[in-house]
Amino acid sequence: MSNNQYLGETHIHLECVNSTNDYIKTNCLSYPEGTVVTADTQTSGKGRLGRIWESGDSGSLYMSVLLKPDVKSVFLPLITLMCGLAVCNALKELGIPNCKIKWPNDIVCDNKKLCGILCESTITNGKIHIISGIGINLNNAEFPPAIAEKACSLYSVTGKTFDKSKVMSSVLSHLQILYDEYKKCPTFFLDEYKEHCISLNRQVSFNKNDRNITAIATDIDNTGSLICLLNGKSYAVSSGEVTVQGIY
Ligand code: BT5
Repeated sequence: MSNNQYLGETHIHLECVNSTNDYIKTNCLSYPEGTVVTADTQTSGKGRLGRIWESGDSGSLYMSVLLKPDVKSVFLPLITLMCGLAVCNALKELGIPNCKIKWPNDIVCDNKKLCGILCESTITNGKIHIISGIGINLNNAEFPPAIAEKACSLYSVTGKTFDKSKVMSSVLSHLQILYDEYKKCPTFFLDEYKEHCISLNRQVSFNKNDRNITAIATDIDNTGSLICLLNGKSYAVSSGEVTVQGIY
């Protein structure tokens, strides 16, 4: 940890919790920025849009980081993307070079999901609190049937086991580097993000006003939305599920 790293300076580890995001959310006023909560397992691990994050394998990393950014609200969605890039950079450092980001928040390796990120926000006493939840499959040898086809772990990809605290501190130090810059210029990392983004220049599908649209993802704008083109019309997708042809 470098001298000016405060992400992870306060670290609470729990054996079992419903969700590290929920745990930190109920206590966020009393914790300093950078507080990290981890758990061996979660009983109600959450994904986006009410989905489940399978969290029964104690060999995986379940962690939430509390951020209190002072930026315009239009730039807050970029935090999800920034966390994805931090995980990608950490994995590269740990010897896994071929991971990519599926917009906005999945880290994929060989087209399977290795990591998911759920950023939630609360406003308390007029101050925004972002809870960045990061789940990385580390040493899982197998997965529950619901995700067996779609998920991978560092172990399934490399055949090696990984030390959880090493992975955690690598993610936190990469996140610290990006976050320090983000606070000065929230969009600064976007070019690097785009280089890792597997969704760009591919055919993607998403829902807009109850219609399923298939288009080509061409760019990411300064607020983190995915720009998609269909018949000359441009769509800015800011949330929801976007499937990428050939992946999931
Ligand atoms: C996500 O949602 O990918 C966000 C996951 C965030 C999990 C972390 S763990 C620490 C913190 N505490 C929490 O309670 N959550 C955060 P989404 O994009 O909606 O993806 C959810 C989908 O991923 C599910 O519907 C499954 O298809 C798949 N999935 C579930 N568990 C998985 C796993 N362990 N590995 C790979 N894929 C999984």
